[in-house]
Amino acid sequence: MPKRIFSGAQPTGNLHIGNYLGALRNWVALQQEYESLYCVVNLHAVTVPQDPKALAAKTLEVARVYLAAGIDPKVSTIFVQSDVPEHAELAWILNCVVRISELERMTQFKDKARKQRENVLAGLLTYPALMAADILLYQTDLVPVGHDQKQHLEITRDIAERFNRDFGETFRVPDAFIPKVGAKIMALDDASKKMSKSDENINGSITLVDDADTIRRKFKRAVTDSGTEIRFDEARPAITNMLSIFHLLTGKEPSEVEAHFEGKGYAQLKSELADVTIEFLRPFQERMRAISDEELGRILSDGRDKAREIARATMREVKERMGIVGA
Ligand code: AQP
Repeated sequence: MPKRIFSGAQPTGNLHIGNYLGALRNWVALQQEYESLYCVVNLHAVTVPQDPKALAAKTLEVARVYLAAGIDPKVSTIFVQSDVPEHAELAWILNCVVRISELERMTQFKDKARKQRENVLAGLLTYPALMAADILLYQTDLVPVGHDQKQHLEITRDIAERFNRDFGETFRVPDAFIPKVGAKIMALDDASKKMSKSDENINGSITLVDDADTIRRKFKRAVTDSGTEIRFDEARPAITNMLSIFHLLTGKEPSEVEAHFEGKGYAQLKSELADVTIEFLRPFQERMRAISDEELGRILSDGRDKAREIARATMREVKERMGIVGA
């Protein structure tokens, strides 16, 4: 049996270069080696309020981004989470396995709950049970994600182990795949917080659909650190962030990147980084536009059928083990 990968992104806004460098890039690299399922996790998106029209449009756009990034539908399964009802079904069951105290410890819950103030939805708290369901339904071996999802992967492992212990060996316990560089691309307006789709400040992220002028403007406005030297240094997070993006987009080694910028100023770094990003995104955006609605629809319905077959088999086993029976 080839080992299996599952991962996904939420259609909560425009995907950004952080999503690409931290996750999607690795999905593409790993798809030949693993049996891969890549999902647009629209049920996760509604754990915070969404405009229905925008959510529907973004769901399809994220699937286009997967294809433009190089996920090959002949090799990988691409589908939308809500097309496979077993995700929500298993999530309910896992809600009855996970403890509230475990959910309350999640930093993503604490951060997002703070922003929602008194209107925090119950789904935001139980988000990790749905994420565990996504992963465990497919008997996943490896989950390529950015650093922010590390804690959710740990709770997924705990849930799987507890279920296996209480009801008998049912789920494969997955490992996280978190890249050494790019797992946490920081916001351009504040290098102490990660680049994020739902950030109120649109200047903090370079989205995968930004045009050339927008990219230049955002890099120009990006914060820098004190000093003048351009080198990787944890104590200078804004410059290190920009150098990391440059390193990942060009494929140049960090030492080469430092040598390249030696003696140059921050304005030059920002301008070259904008050039590299524009050159990377130009063909990417062309590929996005080239995918017809018809082709996308066909890919998503094939993906749904393939995913559902695996999901149904897991659900049958889960219900049997728990004694959930009916007519
Ligand atoms: N800044 C980041 N750097 C590297 N990787 C990142 N990821 C997210 N932000 C960064 C990774 O991208 C994948 C898809 O993310 P998601 O859609 O599941 O949502 P998220 O992790 O909550 O990311 P966002 O962009 O901040 O979205 P919102 O604002 O909606 O919460 C994941 O593998 C993630 O780790």
